Amino acid sequence: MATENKNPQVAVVMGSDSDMPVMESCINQLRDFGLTPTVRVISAHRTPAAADEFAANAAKNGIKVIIAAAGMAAHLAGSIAGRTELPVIGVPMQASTGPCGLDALLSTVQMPPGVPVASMAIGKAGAKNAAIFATQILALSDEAVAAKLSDFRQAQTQKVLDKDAALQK
Ligand code: RP5
Repeated sequence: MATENKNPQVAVVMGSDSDMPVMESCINQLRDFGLTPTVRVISAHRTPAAADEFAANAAKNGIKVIIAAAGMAAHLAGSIAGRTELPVIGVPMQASTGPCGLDALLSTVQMPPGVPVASMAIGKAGAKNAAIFATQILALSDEAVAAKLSDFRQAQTQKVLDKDAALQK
């Protein structure tokens, strides 16, 4: 699946459309920041040529950060990171079979020295944090994105303060 996007700065790729229900929280979070990610289903194992083509051309297509989600033997983020100098953020998925996503976490995080992947937590928390982390990278060179990020952080803090205040009444 690919979405139309004239100015993609973030690409969200996932190993299977079965990862989409979790990765929707990543895509929605990016959209909340005003970003319109390119979204692709690409598998390191089932569509290796597409994975290679995507990674090799991402920078010249204007992508600045890649978020890659996969479950089981989660090689997608690592294989992309080996083919591009762009920052790659990995999100381990809990597949319908397998040990609670721990297999994917280790496959994502245990990169050999020299080819890093910024691995997030397993599942929805990691998906959301991947979007925020990608936005933090873009915010370094984009004041409008930085302002949205600041608003988000302040609103998040305020929400907790309000809940605490309500408990004190
Ligand atoms: C991985 O294998 C995918 O990222 C998915 O999490 C897992 C299972 O894929 P499906 O069999 O659901 O397509 O490649």
